[in-house]
Amino acid sequence: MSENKVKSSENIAMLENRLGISRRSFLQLCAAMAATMGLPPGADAAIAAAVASKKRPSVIWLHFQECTGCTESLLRAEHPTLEKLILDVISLDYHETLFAAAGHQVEAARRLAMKENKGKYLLVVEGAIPTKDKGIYCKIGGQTAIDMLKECAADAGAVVAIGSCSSWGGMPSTGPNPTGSSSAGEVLGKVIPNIPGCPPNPYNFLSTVVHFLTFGKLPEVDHLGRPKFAYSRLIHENCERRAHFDAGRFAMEFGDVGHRKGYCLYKLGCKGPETYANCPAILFGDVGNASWPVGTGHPCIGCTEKGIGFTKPIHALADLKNVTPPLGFPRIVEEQGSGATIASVAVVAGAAGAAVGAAAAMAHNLGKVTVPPPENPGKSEAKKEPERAEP
Ligand code: FSX
Ligand code: SF4
Ligand code: F3S
Repeated sequence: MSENKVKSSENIAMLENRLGISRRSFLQLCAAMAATMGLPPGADAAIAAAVASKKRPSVIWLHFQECTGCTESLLRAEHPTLEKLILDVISLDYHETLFAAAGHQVEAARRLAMKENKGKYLLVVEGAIPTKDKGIYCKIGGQTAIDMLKECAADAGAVVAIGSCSSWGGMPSTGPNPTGSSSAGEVLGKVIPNIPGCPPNPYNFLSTVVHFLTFGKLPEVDHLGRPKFAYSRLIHENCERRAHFDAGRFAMEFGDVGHRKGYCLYKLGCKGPETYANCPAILFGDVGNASWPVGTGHPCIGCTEKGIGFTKPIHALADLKNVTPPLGFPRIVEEQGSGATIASVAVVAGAAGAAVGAAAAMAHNLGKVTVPPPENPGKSEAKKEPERAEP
């Protein structure tokens, strides 16, 4: 075993004691983070070595206009190691919610941490920044949010916006936006890494920080500053209800037969088809299967997506972004599970802007999805659902 591997192994043993978690759980978590970020084989070992080495980057965490849900979701994660790991991986030198100190004392701690870690600290911004009337609607320690953000960003090694509020304005920026809420990137005048979501998934934040710690840089981002590993796919692409969408089986009302059977929530306003995030893939809260909005029976409201979440009405239909064949679907009045007429599918596919070939592909798919309901084998689902209404 090389010297480095021995050192890393010793560090992991120390980390086991520090966090009270098994070596196996820790290595599993590192492997999960590597997989979440789509890193190549071997990256999990590099992550484990970096996290266990205890080179903790100083983190200054700012709070502006928000509900503190980002911090809450991070620290209330069910996974026993997550909170401990975050607080172990970073040196949290300023955080208004978690600090016991207050007033001048805590502002002095922030300035000291910034001075001692000049050019190296990670600045995390939670919450939107009110820009109207010279920013007077949010002041901390006598400073406006605008001034505080600019001061802290000036000497930071990297700046990350956590949550939709700091990423694109989020809930506080909803019309008529009386305080002129803006994103951290807008105030700083540049694209910065954003981890949107209201709240964002704690694993996406942890993975981003661990990437910074392991490789000395933040992960690759898209044109909106979102890490590609987490925001490059539409929710609709990985949704467990997608087969129902493709087959034209929709819940029409909360609590109806379709809703109870787990059918697609598109007709209830699900914004999965126009929202980029990895929610269906990594879930929330570590409480098992289906622990994400759509999994629990609520349509996605598009909380990660500017112009969708808190902007588009909850029950408005999502725009279908893909024009690939599965996006053609039969009218809801067709008999479910017994196939759709080519014409009916073609009409809807045409309206959705899908290719003409969608009709044939959809009809083909429908032939594969007829499953007799277990409680009443032998009967078609269509006969059991007279309450389905014309859309
Ligand atoms: Fe709240 Fe964070 Fe939403 Fe905003 O999350 S969960 S309002 S994104 O800044 O605290
Ligand atoms: Fe899932 Fe929503 Fe797409 Fe339906 S519309 S498949 S519920 S993401
Ligand atoms: Fe938000 Fe939709 Fe995911 S509401 S948490 S982007 S499923």
